[in-house]
Amino acid sequence: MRDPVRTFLRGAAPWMLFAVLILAGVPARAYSEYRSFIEKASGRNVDCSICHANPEGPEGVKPGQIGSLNAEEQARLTQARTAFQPGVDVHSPILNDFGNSIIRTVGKQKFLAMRQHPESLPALLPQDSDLDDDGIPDARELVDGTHPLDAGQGNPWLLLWNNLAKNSVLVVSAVLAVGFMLFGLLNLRSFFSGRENAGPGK
Ligand SMILES: [Ca+2]
Repeated sequence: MRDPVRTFLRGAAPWMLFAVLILAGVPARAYSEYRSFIEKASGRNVDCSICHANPEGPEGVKPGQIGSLNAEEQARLTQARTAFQPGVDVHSPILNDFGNSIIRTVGKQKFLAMRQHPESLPALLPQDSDLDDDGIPDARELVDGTHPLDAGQGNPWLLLWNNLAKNSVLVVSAVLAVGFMLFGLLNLRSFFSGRENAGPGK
């Protein structure tokens, strides 16, 4: 007869090891598959700041890196690491707002599982989320290799169009002002031209 305790431990061992590794911080690194995908899709070089708090990634002792965290930040990191399912309100100190929004949306488990297919990520993000409010959705910026938290970065044509749309009242006002100014100048020119043609004493 099998020992039920031994059978249980044998089945649970891989999961226990997985949990220990996560809590111990072993997977605390940037996932290069996603960075490679962004660079391949966009043709641009990007650093870790697309998703992480520090442009050099989570490992190290600089601000936003593992070695610099205080007790409260460590607690938030642990919570984020165990947010396996979507919908957990994570605030990992080693991720920026966009990185945290990814984990909230897809969950840590799916994020790790998708590493072999990083191209699947943009379609899973909320298509109307635009964290930097530049008119270009985060998912589009991910594919374009522009920063989802920097309103100064984005496809230049989309930025131009969105800025024109956002400032349409100002643009129309400027066009009308220039039109009225030209109309006034033309009238002024006609007035003086008419006086010259009339000549003195006429
Ligand atoms: Ca944006």
